Amino acid sequence: MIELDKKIYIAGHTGMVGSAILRKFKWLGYNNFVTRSRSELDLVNQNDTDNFFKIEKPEIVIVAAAKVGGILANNTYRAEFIYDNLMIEANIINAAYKNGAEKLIFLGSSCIYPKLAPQPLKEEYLLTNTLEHTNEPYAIAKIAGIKLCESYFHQYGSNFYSVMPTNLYGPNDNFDLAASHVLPALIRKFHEAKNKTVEGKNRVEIWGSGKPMREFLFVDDLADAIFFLMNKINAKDMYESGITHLNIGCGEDISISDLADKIKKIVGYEEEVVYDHTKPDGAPKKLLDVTRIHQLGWKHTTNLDDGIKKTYEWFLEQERKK
Ligand code: GFB
Repeated sequence: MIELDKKIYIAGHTGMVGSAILRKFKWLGYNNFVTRSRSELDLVNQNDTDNFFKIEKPEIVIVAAAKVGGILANNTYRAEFIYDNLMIEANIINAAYKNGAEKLIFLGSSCIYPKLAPQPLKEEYLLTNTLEHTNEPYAIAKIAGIKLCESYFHQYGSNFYSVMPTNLYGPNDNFDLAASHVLPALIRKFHEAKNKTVEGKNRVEIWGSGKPMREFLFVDDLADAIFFLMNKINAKDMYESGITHLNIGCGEDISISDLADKIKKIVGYEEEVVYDHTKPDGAPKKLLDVTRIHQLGWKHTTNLDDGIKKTYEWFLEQERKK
């Protein structure tokens, strides 16, 4: 096991993913973290990132920092999604290499796969066809991150590799309706409609047709997978087995309309639901093939109902604090 006193830098530790990883690693007894909030370090800035690495020289780097958002944010802020993400990952990966990081794990997303690739999505389907339009800039940036890690391994021998989680949710998620992903958005919409906190609203609008299929993984399960892989896999194992990254998912998907029914029940909303067909559906389906990570010995433990309940509890706690 990686020693408990290794100096670990979790880029993006205040976000949903980074905070879950930090929580998990602290619980496991890791005690030597280096963290910087966004106001302390702008990872888009190459000089600042270089200086930070020069001073801190982290031994293990986990790249969970990214500009992220749901379908609408991705589709609207296309330039920011490609620019910020390219800069963040290039700055971190290059600085980690220059300062001798022992291991780096880069986190991407399931939207890196072609829009109409066969399902479930195997790791080797990367770059076999065209991408989904709504999140193409983000996906291109994430593919570049995979290729940075692979290239630094091949040219410099860096122990850098990538993992591709499916759609994630959980505590610390973004519940801002204009920027969020579907699951937190629906928790908030059903909650507000139930409590009529939005004036005049007594029906819930669901974007698109409700037909797209999505796979959801509770973020604490992702953190568990990162710990598992960090100890089990080196870049050499990954690239020598002919892949550039590993999928992390639960292996099951659900339609947006069934997800809405589930959340509706958990939140306790009983009135009308309407579908807004002017909003995009995005990819029709993106279910990850998780055979590889299962064969390595990791499987998720949180089912969707329990994960939604935990996330709703977290949301209610934040509401109470307001
Ligand atoms: O989660 P989501 O925003 O992103 O949307 P993607 C998933 C599906 O839920 C789409 C529908 O078909 C949406 O139209 N949906 C229904 C809603 N109601 C809502 C709502 O109130 N809010 C939102 N946000 N969606 C993102 C990518 O794709 O997923 C990123 O844009 C990234 O690049 C991320 O890969 C994980 O799953 O379509």
